[in-house]
Amino acid sequence: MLDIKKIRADFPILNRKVNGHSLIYFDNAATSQKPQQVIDKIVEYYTLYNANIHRGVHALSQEATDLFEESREKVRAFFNIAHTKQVIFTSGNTHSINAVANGAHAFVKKGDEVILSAVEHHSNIVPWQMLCERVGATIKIIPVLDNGELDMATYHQLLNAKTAFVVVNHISNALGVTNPVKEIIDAAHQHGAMTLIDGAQSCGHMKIDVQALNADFYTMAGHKMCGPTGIGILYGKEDALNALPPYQGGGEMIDQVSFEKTTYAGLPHKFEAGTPNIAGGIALGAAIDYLNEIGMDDIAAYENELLIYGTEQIKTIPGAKIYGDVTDKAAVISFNVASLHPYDIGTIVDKLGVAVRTGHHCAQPVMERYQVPGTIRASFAFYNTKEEIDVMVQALQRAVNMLS
Ligand code: C6P
Repeated sequence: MLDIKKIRADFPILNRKVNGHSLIYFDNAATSQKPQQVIDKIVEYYTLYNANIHRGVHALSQEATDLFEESREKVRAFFNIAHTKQVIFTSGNTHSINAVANGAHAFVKKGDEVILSAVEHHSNIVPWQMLCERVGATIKIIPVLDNGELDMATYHQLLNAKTAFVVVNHISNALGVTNPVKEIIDAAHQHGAMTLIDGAQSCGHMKIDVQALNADFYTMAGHKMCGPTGIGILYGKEDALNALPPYQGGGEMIDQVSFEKTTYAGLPHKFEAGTPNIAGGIALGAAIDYLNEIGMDDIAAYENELLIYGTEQIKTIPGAKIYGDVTDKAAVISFNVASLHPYDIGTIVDKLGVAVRTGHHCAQPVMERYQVPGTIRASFAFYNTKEEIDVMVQALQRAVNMLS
């Protein structure tokens, strides 16, 4: 059982008013809010030990380096990663995917096939299109069924000797549906293919054990798990990371540089060219401490309660249609009401203090699949309440009445 009142007191932004109403923040799939503990950590870094890391012998640099590396260890433990050298700090989930796709010519050759799902975010489509164009490979798509689940029968038929990489998200940001990633990974491996799982929507909402999942690469976004923006994680199996060439060159990713030849540093530094987001990395450690203190199992159970309640309540609105109305999903509800435009509804509920996302959610192929211009998306986090859902539903009903 979560002490929601106590948890909400940690998030200063939840006290603010928007358009004269108490803020109801239901855009957690876009970015989570930050507890005071994370905000304080950023201020502490710049106030007390701002220095570049891995470079200086002076005290500040060593303090900052120690804290940054402590965060790497926290990430390792949080996702049950075997070794800290498999934790690559990036600028975000998009960067993590691009870091793999840009070097994936090591795994994908001319004539090969890369399988993506129909519910991918643009950041897990475009880098693979660029790769396939570069090497002369072809993209194949796992279709999505009417209920938002992937068409697994077709997936198994798509796999063949030419399949070099399989790339899917753990949870769809546009529908909230949890994909059967373990089955997808195991089947890909049986065909000798590499796998990347986009964990942007799963990190911070469920316990993730990368070793149990057995994906070759897994990507996460710090800002979706109560950490700051500008920091992400790329996990990889050690062999996979060793085989992947770095796509950014620069300081700190090298072993020796001469004009004749450069050799690269070992993991994780090979993929961390330049000065990283030091404050972001350290604050992500504080976010992980915070989530651990509450407990990921309790967070997942409570968010599922919000999902069930929110789904029931949204269905009371005449004409409401939910996309991805299945049980195995995150607390993300994507819906429309009759033929009303999602943007119009989103604008009106914003005037009533309710923040939802409207539009294609950077997943245009999903919208095309369901033949809609976009959806309204309400996405909950563990600091939200059923009372807030009630207020949202009243606001939605008001918007529908005004527009009908
Ligand atoms: N989805 C959303 O509102 P970045 O922007 O790099 O942190 O993450 C990109 C990304 C990749 N994959 C999935 C499944 C995602 O949901 C996102 C980000 C946000 O749905 C912002 S577009």
